[in-house]
Amino acid sequence: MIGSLFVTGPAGTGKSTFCGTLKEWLQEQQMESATVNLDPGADYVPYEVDVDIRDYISLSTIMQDYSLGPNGAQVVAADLMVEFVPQIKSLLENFQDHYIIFDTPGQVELFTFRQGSTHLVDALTEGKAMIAYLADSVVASSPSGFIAQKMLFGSIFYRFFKPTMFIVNKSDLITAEDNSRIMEWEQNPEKLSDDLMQEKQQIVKQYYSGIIKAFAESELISKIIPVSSVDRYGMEEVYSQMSNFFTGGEDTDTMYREE
Ligand SMILES: Nc1nc2c(ncn2[C@@H]2O[C@H](COP(=O)(O)OP(=O)(O)OP(=O)(O)O)[C@@H](O)[C@H]2O)c(=O)[nH]1
Ligand SMILES: [Mg+2]
Repeated sequence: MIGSLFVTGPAGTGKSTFCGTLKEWLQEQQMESATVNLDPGADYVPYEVDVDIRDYISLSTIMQDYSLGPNGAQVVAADLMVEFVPQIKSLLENFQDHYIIFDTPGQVELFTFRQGSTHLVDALTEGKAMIAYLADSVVASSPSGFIAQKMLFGSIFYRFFKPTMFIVNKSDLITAEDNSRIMEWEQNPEKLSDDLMQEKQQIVKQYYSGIIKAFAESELISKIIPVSSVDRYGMEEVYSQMSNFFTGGEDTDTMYREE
């Protein structure tokens, strides 16, 4: 593999559609990629799946075997995934000169906050991994919605400590002005703070100003990548980030860890 991209984000933000669109876009540029579905609960996946966790894990079987409802079964399924790393790795050996795109479960916490998730990423990728965090453009177009999504982005970044793209998907659903404002908020905390005061009353200011300051002080400032997985907008920028990282000689471990 050239490198692996794990696509995560809140339910319904377009993760699976994004995986399919990126795969098609790469194909058109004569680049090879393979898709891995890591969502055992997916009824329908909108792309051709090359490696599928559903071949190993069945939610309905887990529900029966463990007497669980659908949410409990999802948690067990997320924990069980680690057991199938050898099988998945062996299938991925067929995709040597490929980018590997991992689609993750709809409930972001199943991929991000289970005990085995960091091990899963490391074991499947040998250090060449990036994360694509997908936020919803409609939610991100209000200052408070933007801050909430940014906190989740930060939480995912600190959990994996891998290069993490902040992608605002469904940008076709908001105006060009809203798209520009979102990009400006990321770079300019004062503008974000001013716009927030227009949205929220002064009384809540203290709750937000500390958070905005923390984003700046922790240097958790990234470049927002607006994308439309339906209009195929933004794929070039996503690829450019992947290519810089995967073929630019940097390794995730040497990038963020000292040992
Ligand atoms: N307008 C618009 N709709 C989109 C875009 N990307 C995805 N969608 C739609 O959003 C809905 C959810 O898309 P999915 O790709 O299933 O989202 P997901 O994040 O994989 O969903 P879960 O895995 O169930 O959490 C579908 O109706 C998609 O067609 C986009 O860029 N623009
Ligand atoms: Mg999905």
